[in-house]
Amino acid sequence: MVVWSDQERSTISSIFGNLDYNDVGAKALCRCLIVYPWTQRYFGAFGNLYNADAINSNPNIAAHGAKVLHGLDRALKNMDDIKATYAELSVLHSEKLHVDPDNFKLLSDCLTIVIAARMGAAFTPEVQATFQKFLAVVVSALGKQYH
Ligand code: HNI
Repeated sequence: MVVWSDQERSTISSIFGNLDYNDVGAKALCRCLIVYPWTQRYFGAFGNLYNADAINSNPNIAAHGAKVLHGLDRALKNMDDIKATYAELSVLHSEKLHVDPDNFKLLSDCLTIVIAARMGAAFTPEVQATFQKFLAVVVSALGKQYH
């Protein structure tokens, strides 16, 4: 089981407590689709992804980005059992959506970059370390069904 210190718990809560889910979710997903264009293949039904401008202004992508961030909320509220919390979501991504699990890491890296840019100097190495730990646990839980 993953052990969280009080400091780590409060760092994670404060990152999410100060987050604009719609904005950050949209920016992280757009960045992922632009930087790693092969991730676009799962979003064929989402409309125009022709270029960066199209992706950045696609309302379906923005809405989905917010949905993904709200998905992270579940991990935040169940930090001591992220694996079980994501069991169903892991099955969905592997068996129904067939998302390559490497992509979880790519999206979480994009999320880190968006949050770092927003937090500026407050995104210290310690904050980054805690946030990376949180995302690593999320990525591992989402990948569980693939193991
Ligand atoms: Ni993901 C649906 C959470 C990574 C492609 N995804 C969801 C839903 C949540 C979610 C929540 C909605 C489920 C439902 O409707 O019951 N996804 C997450 C989280 C991560 C993640 C927390 C990682 C941090 N998803 C990814 C990645 C891809 C991805 C990396 C592809 C590159 N997800 C999808 C697709 C859907 C989806 C595709 C279905 C969208 C739809 O509405 O058709």
